[in-house]
Amino acid sequence: MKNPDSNLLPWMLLLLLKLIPSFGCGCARVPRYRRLANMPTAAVILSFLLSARVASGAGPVEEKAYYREVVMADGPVAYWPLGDRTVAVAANLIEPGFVGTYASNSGGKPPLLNVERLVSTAPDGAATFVADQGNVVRFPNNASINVGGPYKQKTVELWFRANRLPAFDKNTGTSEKMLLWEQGGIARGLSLYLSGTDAGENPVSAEIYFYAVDAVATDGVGDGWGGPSSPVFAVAKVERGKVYHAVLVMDGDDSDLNAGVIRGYLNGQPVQDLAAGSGVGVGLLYNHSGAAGLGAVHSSTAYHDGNRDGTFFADPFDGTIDEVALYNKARSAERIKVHFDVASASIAPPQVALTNPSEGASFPAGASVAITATATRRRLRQPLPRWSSSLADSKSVKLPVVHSRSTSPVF
Ligand SMILES: [Ca+2]
Ligand SMILES: [Ca+2]
Repeated sequence: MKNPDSNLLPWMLLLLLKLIPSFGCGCARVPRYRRLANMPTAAVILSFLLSARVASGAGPVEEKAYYREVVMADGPVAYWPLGDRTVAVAANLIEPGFVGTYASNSGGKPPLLNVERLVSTAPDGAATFVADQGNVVRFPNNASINVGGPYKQKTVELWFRANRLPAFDKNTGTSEKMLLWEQGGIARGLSLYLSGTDAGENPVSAEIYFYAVDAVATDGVGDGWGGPSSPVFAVAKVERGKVYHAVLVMDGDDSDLNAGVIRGYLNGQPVQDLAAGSGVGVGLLYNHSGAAGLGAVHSSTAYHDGNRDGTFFADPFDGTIDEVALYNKARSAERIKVHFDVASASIAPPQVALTNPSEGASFPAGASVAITATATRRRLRQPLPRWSSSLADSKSVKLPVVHSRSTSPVF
């Protein structure tokens, strides 16, 4: 990860840009600097070079790594930021060899990459999936997520904004689906998907399901739960065009199925009342081959009201997905809230102060002047648990500047 402190340099350069005119006009932030012979020429050259440095270097200060920091701190087993710029693979920050493959149904264009991010404090873009093109990211079976079990706890976290929503078909009495994430097949796995509730061509609302199942009763202790006759899920309402932070938490119990639960979170808040019962009854999740898919079914998956078997582009999502992270722990409500809050936290720019030369100092033309500035990272404007204190640090950097009548400044 990029050291955020390295991002302070552009701010110092910008500070210097503001100070340089002072050499010539004797005003602004260092009012007692005096006009000196040939200094305006040097100042112009210096300003030009500083401008060039800022424009061609890091650019504006990139203080947008906070979301990624909090996700990484919670120990994901896979993290696909979807900031990829080519459709070769979806890069994984945790296990570099476990990548996704961007794909589309026959003849369709691939997902749109590097689109505007859904998480303002994440450092890269997102991917837009077009349902008519059968866009999907496919993942192979992997011990970290689905064939290294049994798993007692799981968390699936992602961001999405739907451009279209699935409908409810009044003729058949069935709910269309749009899939966000699935791993496993029809008997065992996790699924996070949209389900139609409104009839018509372009519904404005639908439901999101947080679903898990291990319906095979021959695996061992803690198996045989969920399934079509007694599905276990959390559910909430979502609207077209809105950005959501969706988190599925499976918190199983291998000794008492009634103590194990599925939890769903939208935008940092739990979506269901567990007392209502629909999320209760989770044991262990045994190995669930059948691969994983983001944005459409990969091979097969299970829903609360049925399943998709042997399909590869079924139930495609239509919209943008960003920052997909998987954990083999049940992340807490507190941490999920932190993830949501930090995603849109307002971050103040670093505070930069010139410490040398002192105010009022003057130099003859041709002199070498060592400039020292101290930059302090400011805290998030809205302090967050665990992270507010670690964001305050400072660093001193010397910026030697040499200028004279006949030579260009040297940095
Ligand atoms: Ca991203
Ligand atoms: Ca699957």
